[in-house]
Formats: sequence, structure tokens, C-alpha cells
Amino acid sequence: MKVKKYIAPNMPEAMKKIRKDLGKDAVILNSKIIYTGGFFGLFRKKNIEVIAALDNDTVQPSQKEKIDFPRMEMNTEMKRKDLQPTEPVQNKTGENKEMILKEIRDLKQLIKQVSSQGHLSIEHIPSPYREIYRKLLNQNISETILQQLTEDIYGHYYSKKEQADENTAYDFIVQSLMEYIKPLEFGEAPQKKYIAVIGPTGVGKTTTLAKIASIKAIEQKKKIAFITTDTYRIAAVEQLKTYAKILNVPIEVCYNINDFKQAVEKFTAFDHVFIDTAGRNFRNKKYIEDLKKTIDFHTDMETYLVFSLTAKEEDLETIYQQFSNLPIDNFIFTKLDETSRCGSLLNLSYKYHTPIAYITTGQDVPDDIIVATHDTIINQIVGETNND
Ligand SMILES: Nc1nc2c(ncn2[C@@H]2O[C@H](COP(=O)(O)OP(=O)(O)OP(=O)(O)O)[C@@H](O)[C@H]2O)c(=O)[nH]1
Ligand SMILES: [Mg+2]
Repeated sequence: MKVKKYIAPNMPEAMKKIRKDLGKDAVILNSKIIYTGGFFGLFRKKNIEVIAALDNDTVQPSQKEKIDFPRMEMNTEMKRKDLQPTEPVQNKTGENKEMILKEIRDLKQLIKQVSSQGHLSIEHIPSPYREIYRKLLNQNISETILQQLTEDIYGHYYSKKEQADENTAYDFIVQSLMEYIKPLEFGEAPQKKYIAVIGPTGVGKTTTLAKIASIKAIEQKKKIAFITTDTYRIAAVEQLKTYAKILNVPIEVCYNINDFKQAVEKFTAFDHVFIDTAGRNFRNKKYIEDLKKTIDFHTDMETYLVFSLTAKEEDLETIYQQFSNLPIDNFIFTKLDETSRCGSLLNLSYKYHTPIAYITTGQDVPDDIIVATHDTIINQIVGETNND
């Protein structure tokens, strides 16, 4: 096996050297930032050091000159992009175009390797894209999204005739993020008759339910009612009763599935019935199973899983896993006002192919709620108001 060290100002340059030198079967073993030159620790230059290897047994002498990289497995998204390259690549002559497309594929492959070894960092990103990419890192955007985006950035960077400036890079990244979540229908107002909120303790389920119910009752003049199955805390019933009183609408308290079925019967003539549930420790699966014993999820029901944006991402993952054996139609994220990091909006929605219906922005009922749209989500993450 041939192992060589390469030093270059950035990752694309390092890759160029490796491809030229080692050819198609080169693999990246390691990469790190190093500082070279300077006097007494000053004026040092930041470089990237990449260790690449080539297994000699697999290389035919002629292959070295050909630099014929293996074709990568492309997902649908990449195929679409590669088959419909951007304008400058289209304009190139046949052979040239093929070469560039192949180069893009090779780079994507190398990015995959570097990323899978956990060495993907801001230094691997071409400079015009770095500022916005740094924002995404600050917002805790997931590795999965960043890896996909890095591949797309490379595709964009190398397919441009002229080097992209920061504005082009910004627009490209916004568009790419938009593409990732485009198939999901965000901000859909509840269509079904029964609307249930589920989620862990204290995330804002009851408050958010009251906000959505108020919009339906006051703005849309719908005939609404409440059901609560949160009989775990006396205060919880009182909390929802207070909102029912303010809105002048009926409420039923259900201790078991029979109570629930009776309440459903009682509210036959209503447009929407809003169902509150008890927040319990999400780490105990039994509590989530209990929900199935009190609520008939088979009725004409829309279920919202409520997350707080102030929670740790790993907890949000566990919450999703724990609740995932209930039918989840939409996510709601609360407490946007209490954090400046909102990567989880994008991460969870993208990972679990679940749209976001609402984001809440404070304690005031009914005002502190916004309907989630693709624009609002992306804007929260990379927009002007986000000063990260
Ligand atoms: N800052 C902020 N506080 C919120 C938001 N939504 C709800 N809250 C507050 O969070 C606290 C808990 O809200 P609840 O609606 O009672 O939460 P819950 O999920 O129903 O709680 P349990 O029923 O006990 O599980 C209350 O003090 C709310 O005012 C929000 O968007 N921002
Ligand atoms: Mg509650």
C-alpha cells in the first residue's frame, strides 16, 4: 500500500493533487488543519494536511495516467442534478462536459469518504460558501444534511464557469435546503375533526392547543370543543377548563377509553374537537402506551407531536422514537423565543419526513404562534435576523 501526505491551502486543492498523483483508487485516510511557516508563532499560514492511500495491488500501470475514478452510487437527488447540469457545464463541449461531470462525481465520492471518517469541517468548504455554512454549523444542522449539502456545494462550485461569489453561494445553499424539505406540506391547518397534541412534559402542549383552538373558534368561527385526558394533574384539567371558559366552549374530562368514546358521541355536531394529553416522562415507554388506552387514535384524527426547541437534539431524537408508535401527522416546535439555535426544526422534519405545522414564540394565547412555512423555517436558520 502506498501512503502519502499532501499539504494544500484547502480541500479542493488537496484533492486535485491526490487525484493527479494517486489516481482512481486513492482513499482519504485522514485530514486535519495545520499551520506552517511564520516567525515565533506569528504570521502562520493555515493549511490542510491530507493523508491519502493507494493499494498498489489494485492498480494497473496505465490506470495511473488515466485518473479514472470509480463511479459513485448516486441517490435520486444527485442523479437529477448530474443529468441536468447547471448552465456553464451545459455550455461546454461534449468531452469537456463529460470530464467536468465526472470530476464532480469524484469529488462527491471523496467528500463522502472524508465525511464518513468524521473529518468534514468548514475547511473542506470552498471559501464563498463558508460564511453561510458556518451559520448552519452554529445552528446545529445535522451531519446528514451537511454531508448532502457539501456534495451539492461541490457540484455547484465545479460546474460554474466563473467562481461563485458569496451572494451566489448564499442563494444556492438556501435553494438546496429548500429542496430538501420541499416535498413536505408545511403549515397545513388541521383538516380533520379531532386534533390531538402529544409530547413530553412541559413543552407547551396545552398552551399550544388553546392557541390553535382560539384561531379556529374566533378567526374561523368554527364550532369547537375540548377533551382532556390529562387527569394525572388536577391543575392540568383546570388549565384547559379555563381556556374553555374564556372561549365559551364545552369540555369533557376522560379517564379511560369509554369516557373518550362517549365524549366523541357528545361532540358529533362540532366542527373540531381539541384533545389534550398528559405530559409524562418520555423515557418511560409505558406512559406512551397508556395514551393508547385512553384515546382512540382510529377516529378521524390529526396528531401533533410537540417538541420544545430548548431541548437537546439527542433528547428530541429519543422523544420521537418513543412516540413513533403513535400515528404522528405533524410536528409543532415551541419556545422559539427562548433559543437562538433552531437546527432541530430542519433536522427532525427532514430525517422523519414529517412536516411542521406550527412554531410557537411565547406564552401569550392566542398570539404567540406562527404557521410554519418552508420560508419561515429556512429563514430562522440562515436569515438576516439570525445573528449567529
Ligand atoms: N417562552 C415560551 N413559553 C411557552 C411557550 N409555549 C408554552 N410555554 C410555557 O411553557 C409552560 C408549560 O406549558 P404547558 O402548555 O402547560 O405545557 P404542557 O406540555 O401542556 O405541560 P404538561 O401538561 O405538564 O406536560 C407554561 O409556562 C407556558 O406558558 C412558548 O412558545 N414560549
Ligand atoms: Mg398540559
